[in-house]
Amino acid sequence: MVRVLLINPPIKTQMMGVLFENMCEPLGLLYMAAVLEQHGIEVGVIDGVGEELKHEELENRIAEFGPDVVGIACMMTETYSDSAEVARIARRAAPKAKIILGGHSASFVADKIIENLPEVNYVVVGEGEYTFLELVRSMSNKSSIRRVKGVMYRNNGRATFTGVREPVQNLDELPFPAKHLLPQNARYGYFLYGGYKIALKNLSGIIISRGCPFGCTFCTCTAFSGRKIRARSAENVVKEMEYLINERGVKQIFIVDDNFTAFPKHVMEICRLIKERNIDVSWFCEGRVDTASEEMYKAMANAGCWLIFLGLESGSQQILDYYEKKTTVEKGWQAVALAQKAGIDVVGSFIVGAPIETEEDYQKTLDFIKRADMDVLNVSSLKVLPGTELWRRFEESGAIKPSDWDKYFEIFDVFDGHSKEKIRRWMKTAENGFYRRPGYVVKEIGRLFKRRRKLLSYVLQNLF
Ligand code: B12
Ligand code: SF4
Repeated sequence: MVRVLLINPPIKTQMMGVLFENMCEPLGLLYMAAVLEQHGIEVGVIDGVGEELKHEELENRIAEFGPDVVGIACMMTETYSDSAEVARIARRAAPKAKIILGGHSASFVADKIIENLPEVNYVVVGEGEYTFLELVRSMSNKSSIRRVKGVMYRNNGRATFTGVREPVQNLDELPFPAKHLLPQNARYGYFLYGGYKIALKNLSGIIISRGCPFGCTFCTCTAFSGRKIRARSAENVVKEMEYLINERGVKQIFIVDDNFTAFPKHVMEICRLIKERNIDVSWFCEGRVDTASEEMYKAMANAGCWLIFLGLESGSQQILDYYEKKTTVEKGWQAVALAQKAGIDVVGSFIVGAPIETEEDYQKTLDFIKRADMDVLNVSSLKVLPGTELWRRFEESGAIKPSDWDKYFEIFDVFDGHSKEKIRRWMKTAENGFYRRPGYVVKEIGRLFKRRRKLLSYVLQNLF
């Protein structure tokens, strides 16, 4: 019988402008674990982030488990080196195990990983549930892995791909993520709110849909999950919420979808079912601005939504067009105002450093930030990641070399027009202007008291 161990690597990499740390469970790994369990395969999960593991402890845990197969998440290019380090640790702790990497970051550089990281046997490209299952089965019954679609492997020292696997079409057919496999001490719900690190107790993540049709130039989601949005049925979503609340004591849900608000009718159907079944839950989500409406936001607030992360990106239309956001500054304004009106707090997320961005464009972003009534601000610098259109353009221009496959770049690393100092100044000025504006703290405390006593009590219990 094959023993499989799935690992979310501890993150040692220092990152700038990160809003979250151990925010929620590693859903991708837990979906794969659930599918393995469903098929009678023995599986364990280690979450190096949620369990805040040190490398030495991780090595001992792997050795203790004695896996035949180790699956390692490699989700973010920014943390690629953390995944590579865990592959080396796993090789020491379980010398005979097959080591498999998968996730967003690994999928875009699968051939390079096979060529450069001898510890890794296979890389799963794209969604992992069925590819990983078939791979484990083929190892178990010693059949050829060449028939398993979606795998990069080593063939006479060369990276060879078994061919593209279509993403899972009917998400309702998947079991719920196997959260029961996480140890009791795994902790989630940490993020920065108004500059303070807070933790929301009993938080759990869920994903309702996959795929994104928009293809923004800095993002890998469309290339990874496809243009078509595949959504779970409202019934299936609400069933998972009931399971989390009744069986696992969950009180806060983070809907991690890229595009939860893409289909307002679907969102409203989920909200209707939450109300109809008297599900007592607070939740928050991410959303694009272009589908914002009073009706949808009110339905969301009524069903327990208290916070939305809006990808506003810039106050300049020129810059939105450069990112191919396919939306307008005006729609951003409206979305912030409509969410606030409905009683939903807003985290506005901005990116500075588009190559065409001038001081004038930046000023428009500052104006937006000063005038829009947001609760939390997150300003990041533009990063160039493998798998994005921006990466392709910089590679074409020669600024990025093939040997850079394991890196990501801050815009100033690959583009002379912006200095590091300027980008840092742009980020800092925007954040200082926002958080230090007169009345901000008083207004936010007033809002917390008025709208969210329940949330405030969580926050006070968990502040540290
Ligand atoms: C939730 C989320 C987070 C959570 C992390 C939760 C967690 N514990 O995993 C939080 C909020 C903390 C987070 C933070 C960041 N994130 Co994030 N995040 C996401 C998000 C929105 C959803 C991930 C998810 O759960 N998907 C649902 C599951 C079912 O899919 P999945 O994770 O992709 O897993 C499937 C496959 O990838 C694969 N797979 C995954 N792991 C493995 C492992 C093996 C062995 C195998 C075989 C297969 C496999 O199979 C799974 C099942 O199909 C994605 C976008 C997205 N749509 O995926 C961005 C995303 C992964 N994040 C991204 C980034 C950049 C970040 C940050 C670095 C941003 C920042 N600078 O602040 C930070 C990192 C902070 C930190 N300290 O780590 C990028 C990564 C891009 C890249 N190529 O590098 C993404 C793709 C978003 C984007 N728009 O570009 N993030
Ligand atoms: S930034 Fe959002 S809308 Fe744009 S491609 Fe990524 S997930 Fe889609």
